[in-house]
Amino acid sequence: MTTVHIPFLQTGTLAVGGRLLDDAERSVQSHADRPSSLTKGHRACQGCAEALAARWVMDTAVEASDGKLVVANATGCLEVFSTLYPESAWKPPWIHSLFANAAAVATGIAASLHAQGRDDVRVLAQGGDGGTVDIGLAAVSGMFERNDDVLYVCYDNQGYMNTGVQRSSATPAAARTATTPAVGRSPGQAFGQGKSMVKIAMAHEIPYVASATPADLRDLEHKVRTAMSIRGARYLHVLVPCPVGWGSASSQSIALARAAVQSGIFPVVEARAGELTDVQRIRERADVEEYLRPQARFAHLFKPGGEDALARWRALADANIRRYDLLGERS
Ligand SMILES: Cc1ncc(C[n+]2csc(CCOP(=O)(O)OP(=O)(O)O)c2C)c(N)n1
Ligand code: SF4
Ligand SMILES: [Mg+2]
Repeated sequence: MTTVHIPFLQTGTLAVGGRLLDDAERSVQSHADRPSSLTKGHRACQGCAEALAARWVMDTAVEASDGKLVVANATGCLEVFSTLYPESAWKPPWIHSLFANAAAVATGIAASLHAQGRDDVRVLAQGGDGGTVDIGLAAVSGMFERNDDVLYVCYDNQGYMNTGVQRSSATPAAARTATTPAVGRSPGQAFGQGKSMVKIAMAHEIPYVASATPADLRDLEHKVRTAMSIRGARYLHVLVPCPVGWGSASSQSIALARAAVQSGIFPVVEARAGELTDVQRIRERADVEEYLRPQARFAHLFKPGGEDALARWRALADANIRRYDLLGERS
């Protein structure tokens, strides 16, 4: 393909509309021959960040594996909106597993390929937070512990969205869901200890663990490429705003993902063999309110009586900022 050289004024900025860049600098989506792995025919809601992230993840993984990729997908929104019988929006070989066992199915596929001497074919498993952090955790942990040659991607929209917005153990404190209503003395999801899948994955000391958001798609792409360049168990945790479950405008998904990172609520990190190797610093610090206020699931925090929960949210952001040195104060 010939490249037409036109001055591109946004080069060097965060813009990803890179079709005018040289081939080597282009994002996976800006190539004319992009894989379009998750293509037309799906029925994700408008503004669904899960659909956007899955497309980038899959296109990058397909490209990185030279088109030799097999995908196991847990039950959840991603599976439901992309495979309404008799249609499928997936181009790569793709299997729907149960809610709980995408990691185990992917392990089986990887073992079978290995037995056939087909180590050139790569395996990716994906699921929502419910399928990963709750019901599928045992299978994911087993996959990590055996160091199976699988990249597992969790799309974390912080609830069981496919079945009507029930809470999961990734639902953040105080959030209103169908099963944690905003009533009583401590409305919404209880303030527990939280459950960080990134920290759990790191504790298994697997070769690669990373987190990302669709607010920085080049970073997401970089992390998938890095993961695909490594063998063994790898884990990628992607925060994906969900307009339906979060009660946010469909136009706000990217802004919310960015606010989660810039407020310190969602640390974007990389780790190898259990050791933190990279942390994305906060570029322009945002108050947690910037993240919480546009979401109806947190509306009660901004009414009389919500002050305590709001203060606890600020404390959560401060704790992350300290733990991961998100402001770069220690380096
Ligand atoms: C054993 C079992 N329990 C419950 C269900 C119903 N179910 C299907 S998807 C789902 C929630 C999925 O949540 P998550 O994994 O977070 O994905 P999301 O839809 O939020 O993307 C539930 C409860 C099921 N399919 N199997
Ligand atoms: S409910 Fe949420 S995660 Fe599911 S398709 Fe709609 S926006 Fe996406
Ligand atoms: Mg979910």
